[in-house]
Amino acid sequence: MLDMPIRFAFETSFGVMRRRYVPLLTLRANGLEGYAEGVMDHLPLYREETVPGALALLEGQLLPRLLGQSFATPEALALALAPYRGNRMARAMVEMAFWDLWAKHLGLPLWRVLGGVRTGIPVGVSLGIQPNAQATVDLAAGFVVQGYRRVKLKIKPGWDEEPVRAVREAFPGIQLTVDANSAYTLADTAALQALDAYGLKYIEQPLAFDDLVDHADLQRRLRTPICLDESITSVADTRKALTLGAARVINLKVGRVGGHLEARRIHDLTLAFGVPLWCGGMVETGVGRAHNIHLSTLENFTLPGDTSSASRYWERDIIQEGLEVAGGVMPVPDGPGIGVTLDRAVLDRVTRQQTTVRAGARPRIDDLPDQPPPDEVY
Ligand code: OSB
Ligand code: MG
Repeated sequence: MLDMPIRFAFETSFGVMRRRYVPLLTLRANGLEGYAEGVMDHLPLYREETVPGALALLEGQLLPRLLGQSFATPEALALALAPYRGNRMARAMVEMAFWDLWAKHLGLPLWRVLGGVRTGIPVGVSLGIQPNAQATVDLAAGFVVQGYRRVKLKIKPGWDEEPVRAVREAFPGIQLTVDANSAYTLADTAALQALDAYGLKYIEQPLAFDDLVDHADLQRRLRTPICLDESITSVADTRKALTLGAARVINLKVGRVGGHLEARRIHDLTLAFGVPLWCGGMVETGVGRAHNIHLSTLENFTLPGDTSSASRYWERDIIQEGLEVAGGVMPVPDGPGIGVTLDRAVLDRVTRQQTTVRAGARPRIDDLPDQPPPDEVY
């Protein structure tokens, strides 16, 4: 687990983030290493999963049960993870590290193995809640000048129309969005309807983190499209959200939905529905950021994502390559796998706790009975 201080205080409706405790997983096989990071927070403030919970599940059950076996494809590994319910952020760590290994084994960049279609990702930026409207405009100005393709403002009840009006007046032509991180209820419908006047591309996750039905109700009362983030944990959720009319845009975070296979199913479903997709972020280090970039090369990622430059978040990232946006476009690393290499000196400085699980380790949690995986049907 890494302790990564963020270069700024990132305020959202659910709290102020000053550092991230990042669980980083290295899987070793055939002389290769695959990497992934967990996107859960230390406390269950965004969704339910936590870093301590994920570490206990990984070390006590998932890794001891999987290590030493051979999996011919990511699909084969996914079958072994399928019996476990929920815990998608923890499962995603194993699945994503395996994809990195698999692509390295094939000698191909991850984006090619996933089936991507572009080598640069148009991106936007997510701005935390600022002390006042002028500070919000000033902060946005710096990113607009750099060419970022969209500005997203974090909002909460009582701090919504004022920053939106100020930024819209300062930059009439930009693609502008807001993200409430579940801070509103249907009782706040009027405050959300007031945002219809500002030409927002979408309103992200206004209502409860686990809700679809109220979002569908709200969407019928809004002109601005609703984009779901927290509520989408699977392709099944996505199908229900789209058929209910709970969202017209989806924010896809691979680390939230259990990994690249589930992310690609969501991608394919939204493409079929004609619903645009973009790639969200969870303030990742270079490892998670690289995974997000590779996923964003798929066809239906047609809106700018949140994958802004790594140097915005970190004084020193844990990878040797810079993942930096130029002219609003994030280049896609093109080495094998996720195409980035760890910076061991930085890693040594930020590592707070390290555990090695070897093939043959006994699960700390009793073994599951043998059972077939559930059908993958949506
Ligand atoms: O809701 O998209 C979100 C950061 C942490 C937790 C949740 C969210 C965010 C962001 C920033 O909006 C994304 C990023 O810059 O990585
Ligand atoms: Mg969000």
